[in-house]
Amino acid sequence: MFKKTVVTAMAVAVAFGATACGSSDSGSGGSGGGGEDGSITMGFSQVGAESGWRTANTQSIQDSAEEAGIELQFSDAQGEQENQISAIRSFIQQRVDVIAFSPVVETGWDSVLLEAQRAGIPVILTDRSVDSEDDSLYETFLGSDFVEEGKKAGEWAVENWGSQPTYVAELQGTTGAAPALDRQEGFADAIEGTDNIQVVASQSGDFTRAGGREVMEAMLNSNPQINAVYAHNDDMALGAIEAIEAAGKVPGKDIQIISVDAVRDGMQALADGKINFIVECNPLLGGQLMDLAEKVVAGEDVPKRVVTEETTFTQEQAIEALPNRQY
Ligand code: GZL
Repeated sequence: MFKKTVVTAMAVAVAFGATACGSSDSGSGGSGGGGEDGSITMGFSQVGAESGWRTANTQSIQDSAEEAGIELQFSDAQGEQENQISAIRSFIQQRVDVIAFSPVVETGWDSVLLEAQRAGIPVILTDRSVDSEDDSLYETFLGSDFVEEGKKAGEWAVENWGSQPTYVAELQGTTGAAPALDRQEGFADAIEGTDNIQVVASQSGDFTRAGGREVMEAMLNSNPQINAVYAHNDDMALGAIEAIEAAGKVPGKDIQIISVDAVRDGMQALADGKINFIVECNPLLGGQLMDLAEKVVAGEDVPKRVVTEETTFTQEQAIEALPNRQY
């Protein structure tokens, strides 16, 4: 399956290459590049389609590219770093004007980013970042502060769980992914020193609903004292709800839940009282990404780091916010 996926991803990227408009022969990306007619071609490598957040993020990128008149060559890596690396190499071969991607994991990018740099093609990181010594390998990183998101979750836990013995099951995101590492760090820092709160189990559910359900089932079987869940995203929290209900317990009451993202299904569960608190992680990055791409291709300076605006929601706030949610 893996080999087939890699070929598929490359085929998709190469197929797009055949139809890419004007700019493929420019080759001067990053310093007033772009097609002779001013057109811009962006190669975008997306993590996959693992969650409601990712679906909303993909939609935002595709809609914003269309609005901006930017030719988008979009590749879905199906959660595999190798597929992202292959897609980036394919974008380089096609001489796109700019490459953007959300790195599925933090490490292992320097070599392919060096190839893009040597080809004179600027790279924009969006959503997730890379753990690299050399920040000249990308122009800017647009996305949330995941440590801050974990901290917000931990602060709510201290305020609401700190006065009674609380045994937390932590559902981690994809192993090695920036949001998983940072949300775990932020939460741990915030609860440090609150003796009543202990993380008694912590395992990856890979940001998926099925993963959240499977891990929660196993945790409940081996840790019957669990009375709280910290899920790194709504999809895993929704899977955990299914496992908690199957175990004959009431989510939001017998076992309280904190989650991250604030996608529609998560907000509905929050409004219904099955989740207790959600930290928002905004997926609507498309507009900012296209603005940054236009500036980068024109050779203009851009900030090295652009942090997205986001908030938090209680059950009451979810009931109010739901009718106007875009995703
Ligand atoms: C966060 C993003 C994470 C979401 C998950 O910016 O990378 O990946 O929190 C998604 O829902 O799968």
